[in-house]
Amino acid sequence: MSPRQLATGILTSVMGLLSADDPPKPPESPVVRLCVPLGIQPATTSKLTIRGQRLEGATEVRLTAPGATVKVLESGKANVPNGQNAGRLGDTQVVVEVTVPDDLGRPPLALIVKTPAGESTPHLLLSGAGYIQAEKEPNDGFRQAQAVTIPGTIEGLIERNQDVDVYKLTGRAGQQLRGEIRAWRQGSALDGWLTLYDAHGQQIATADDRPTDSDPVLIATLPKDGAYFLVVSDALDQGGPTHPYRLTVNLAESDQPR
Ligand SMILES: [Ca+2]
Ligand SMILES: [Ca+2]
Repeated sequence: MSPRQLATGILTSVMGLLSADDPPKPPESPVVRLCVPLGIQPATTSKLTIRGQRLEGATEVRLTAPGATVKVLESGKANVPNGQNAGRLGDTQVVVEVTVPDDLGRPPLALIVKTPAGESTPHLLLSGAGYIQAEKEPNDGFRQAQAVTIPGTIEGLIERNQDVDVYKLTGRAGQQLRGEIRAWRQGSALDGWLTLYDAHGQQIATADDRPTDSDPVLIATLPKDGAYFLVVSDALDQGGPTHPYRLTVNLAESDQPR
């Protein structure tokens, strides 16, 4: 053994000792950031796209609703649209088919993703009592407005840049309308913006951010009887599969519009 070979041998041994003292890091657990749509409804079978970090290779997804079944359909890398925050929206995804019974059980309703590296912490889903109306495109203008019943909850998506979703409702003078978006709080990329117009397209009220986040709450007293349009859009005019929202609309009076 030459001195050089001896030195190399010693170095290799030392490196071996060092690595023995420095055990490899355990693989990191998956993280869930966003579920599209933001929630599920009782007695349905639906497809959910769950985004986050390290979700590829998901072996199991569990839902805390008793009796729910979850089938993993696929998992892999997720597209991160231009300029969006991969840390916040996730760069991997798992798509599942969820079947839930009539009774979702007691809230909170959460899902957990399992990979060979571990389990995610529970990610809260929206449930909400009562009938949830699905958004129906095209609803991009007053003429294509989608009629909603009040009180109502609508599960929607600002599906592309410059998309707007227009909802039509009927109210009476003096009633107080309250519209609220849940999006940012649930991990959505939507910076929600709500605007209320009367039947002639005259703007009545608008709302962008709450003090705590980007989700708007619009409160307005209706000036007259008739039709109104409540418009959901993104404050930055962006949209895509990472822009889901839930809109709830209420009229504060016991005598609801007919
Ligand atoms: Ca639309
Ligand atoms: Ca906003």
